[in-house]
Amino acid sequence: MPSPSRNCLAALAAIFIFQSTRAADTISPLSLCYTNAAVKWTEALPIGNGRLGAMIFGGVQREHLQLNEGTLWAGGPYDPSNTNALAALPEARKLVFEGKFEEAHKLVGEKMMAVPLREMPYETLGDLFLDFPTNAVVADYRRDLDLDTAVASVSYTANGVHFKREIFSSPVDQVIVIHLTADKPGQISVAAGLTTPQKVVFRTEVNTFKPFVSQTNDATLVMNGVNAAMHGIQGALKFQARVRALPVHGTIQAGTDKISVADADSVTLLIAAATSYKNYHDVSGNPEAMVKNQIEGACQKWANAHIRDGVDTTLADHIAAHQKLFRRVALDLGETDSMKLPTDVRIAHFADGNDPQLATLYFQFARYLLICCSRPGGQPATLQGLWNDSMTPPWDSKYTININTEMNYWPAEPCNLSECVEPLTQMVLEMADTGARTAKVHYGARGWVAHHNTDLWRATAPVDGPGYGMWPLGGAWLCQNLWEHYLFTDDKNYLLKIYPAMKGAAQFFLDTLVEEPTHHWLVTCPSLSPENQNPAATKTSLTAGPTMDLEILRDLFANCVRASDILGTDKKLAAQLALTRSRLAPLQIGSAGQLQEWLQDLDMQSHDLHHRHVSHLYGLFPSAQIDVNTTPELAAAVKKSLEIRGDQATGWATAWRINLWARLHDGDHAYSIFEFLLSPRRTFPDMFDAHPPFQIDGNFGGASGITEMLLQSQNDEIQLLPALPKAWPNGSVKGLRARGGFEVGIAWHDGKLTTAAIHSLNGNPIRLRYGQTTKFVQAKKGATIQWDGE
Ligand code: FUC
Repeated sequence: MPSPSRNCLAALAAIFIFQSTRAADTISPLSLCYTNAAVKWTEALPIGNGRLGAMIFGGVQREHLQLNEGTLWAGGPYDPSNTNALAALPEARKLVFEGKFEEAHKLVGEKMMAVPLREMPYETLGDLFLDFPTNAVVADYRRDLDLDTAVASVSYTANGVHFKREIFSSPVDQVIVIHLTADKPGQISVAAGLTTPQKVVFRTEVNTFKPFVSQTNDATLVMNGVNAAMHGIQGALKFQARVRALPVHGTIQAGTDKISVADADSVTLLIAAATSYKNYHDVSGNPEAMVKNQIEGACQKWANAHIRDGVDTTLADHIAAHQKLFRRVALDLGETDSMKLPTDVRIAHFADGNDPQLATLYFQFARYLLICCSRPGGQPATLQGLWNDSMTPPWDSKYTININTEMNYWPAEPCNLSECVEPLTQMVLEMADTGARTAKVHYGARGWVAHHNTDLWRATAPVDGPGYGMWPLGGAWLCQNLWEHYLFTDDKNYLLKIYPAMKGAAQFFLDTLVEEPTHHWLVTCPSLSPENQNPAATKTSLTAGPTMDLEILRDLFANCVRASDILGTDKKLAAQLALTRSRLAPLQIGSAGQLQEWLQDLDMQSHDLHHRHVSHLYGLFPSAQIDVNTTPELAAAVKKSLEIRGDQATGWATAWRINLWARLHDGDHAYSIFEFLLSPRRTFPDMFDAHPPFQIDGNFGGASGITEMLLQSQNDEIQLLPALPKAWPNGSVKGLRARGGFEVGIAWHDGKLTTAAIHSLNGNPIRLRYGQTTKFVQAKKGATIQWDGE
């Protein structure tokens, strides 16, 4: 008997199933589909090439593309060091150790925070509007985003003419392409204009491109601007955007800030944008030269050819570049008729069951997003990836490095998108430079330090206020992400490149760790357990030696020791790090059986028992210091802490809980939390994660959680289906990566492993685990081992 909810879904399917079979037949199951245009930004669909992004609304009379360029942030190069900080440090430590937390808070706030107190926001580039003069009744409207091709489309029929828009942001040609077509000639009239909250001037240029004189003329809209000043830091970036219209037949007109095409057979619009940003201390780039080159370069593809052929080449190059990354992983969790429903309807009904493919879509959407917002040469994924429509976005849409940025990259390695980590690596290497100044000026220490945020200018001093910013572990945690890249790839050259940053991060703590007075353990001070109030204080988070700090340092020091051994360098330092590591405050189990978040057993007196951050559980995930097999008592304490914290939190915090329950091998619990994440309370209609507001970390953390349910590879073993939920009895996955250099495929039936294929990329030995069965294997480099778990 079908359940009532299944009946309800079937009825909905009858109402919503797309009538436009023309589009539906050619659309991949990996598509987000809608029957209406977007009204809100979180209904619009994202495209991006790692640098140039757009949110596409898909209106019939007015198309709206909200545009971003990855280096368009406020301000310019700046040094936020506070020269009063160092003198105040001994007193701040003393006050914390004496339990005078509020006094410490006041002192840190007055003397030790960054100047300015806030960092620079990521900004919108502006909005492209395309106005289509039509009042016709529209039928068969459809809007979609094909994750497999990275092309967004809008199609509909009006006055007996079928119209189609295809839109993509090419990583090859560095332009956004909008291709407007109709199935009858002379039907396309459109006016294109840009608006922006930035300070800009407009001009137009006509007929600069003439390879197909037989067709029509071209026109280009040019927007020149300067970025905003913020918190006293002047805007130092120049930027330019260009929109070129290339119609086939019809006529074209250029106004001062608008270009209009009438009665064309088809129209191609190319959008390019760039800023003068070269790196965090050099803003001498020439945006005009860059965007001109980008537009001309793209145009060359159809010089001497029919425009459609040019678009086809650009499109084919774009798809090939995208699929090279995207197609590495295939996931099948089962398919049902729910797939025929619009994506927003599916999200609303996911918790009813019977739509396992929506989990696949969510997983692949995250992979799509990472490819679109974090490509080599670009900036790392911000709190909103690449997509932000504001000059003052939530939390400035920057890099919050007390969880959010690290979470953005959790799926990168296991989901076979290793290249996407490159912008993060680059940022951390740059922060090792800026952070050396913060280490010296604020702490009188060697090495480098970063606190809980950074921005395009790689600011590293403590910001926002003592209760958030006085946390010196941001850089150390980021080093763990870089180390993970090494673990997955086994790439010694990469290790050589990142080792100085790891070493510098560790040196900072050799110089700044202090003995706490009770046990004489080494601890950080002043610090905090990200953003959770210290229960021993009335209203501050400040404390000494929170559990998370010590867990991160245990990883950092161990990784440095291992790296020094692999690279054959720094023996003395390695010995010192090993000794210091052994003196760090230990993990402690508290009276409620929980893993203590603080040095003292304070958890049950917390001001917020259900706090979103689960910082102290870092040891279980993303770290592997705590493990159900090797440290079962500590794993049980983590479980207790998780039960106390509860399952539901902000988007990213919900996603973190999924990963933790998967590491505890409780797939059904992880899945029940995933159901909450993939509900309208934590997922917007366009599948963007809802903190709320939109924050992309939940998308990435959610995809990581799915991976952790199917495959884990910490502590020198590959665990197959460690937390498979009952909701996914049959399925398969191909192309996931495991630490040590392996590519893994798994198939299962009735909840049991049927076969696994472990392809060795480096010839390393590895232990395989399925349930309680383990097997030690060593395949030659390039060879594949099959195992059925027996
Ligand atoms: C941390 C979190 C918030 C938010 C912000 C961007 O401060 O505690 O929930 O995600 O980052």
